[in-house]
Amino acid sequence: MRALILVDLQNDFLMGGALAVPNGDDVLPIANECQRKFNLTVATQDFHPPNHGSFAAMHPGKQPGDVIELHGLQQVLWPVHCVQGEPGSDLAPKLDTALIHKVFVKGTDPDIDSYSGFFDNGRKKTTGLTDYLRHKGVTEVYVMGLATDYCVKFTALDAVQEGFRTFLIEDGCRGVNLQPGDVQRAVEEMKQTGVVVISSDELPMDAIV
Ligand code: VGL
Ligand code: ZN
Repeated sequence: MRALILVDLQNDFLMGGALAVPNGDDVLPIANECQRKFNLTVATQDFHPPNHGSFAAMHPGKQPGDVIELHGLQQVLWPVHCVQGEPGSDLAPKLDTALIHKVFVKGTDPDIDSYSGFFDNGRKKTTGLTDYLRHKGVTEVYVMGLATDYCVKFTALDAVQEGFRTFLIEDGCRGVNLQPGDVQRAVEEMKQTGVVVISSDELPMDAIV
């Protein structure tokens, strides 16, 4: 059984959003197309309380892009984004949500960030995604979304570690590139960990809609 994992296709990561990923909107039609080739699609949703520790605004004198230590973990600081209950945290209106079986929220604890759709950054708490996928008999996951160098990367790396055969749909991702080359290095790291990098037009057509 295969599953598609759509990572953080939310307003704040799209054009005009608080943490807009360059060309992020380009992946929405790809996400809609890919979903038709899977019998199981799940989505992740970055879903922060207004006082989340990853927000630069919570740390006087700090700017987005600065790196601090947050409760013992290195933390890149971001603009306020994906605040619970605000439109920026909503899934993109252009995303077909009718075929999404379940949405897994992350980043809800103000004290710790959660890039991965599986665990928080300290790997202390799970989102329930592994159990959900195993229960559905999933052995292979295909990951795409935003942003390549953060939430997509950590979701794919955790998927490998959780024992799923893991594919990255590369054209279905866009990255932040806080430092030039971050996206390329992220893809390299995923490959080296065992993620198979494919393009959406290579997706097997065996799923049924
Ligand atoms: C993300 C930075 C902060 C992401 C989420 O979805 O990649 N990046 N929060
Ligand atoms: Zn976030």
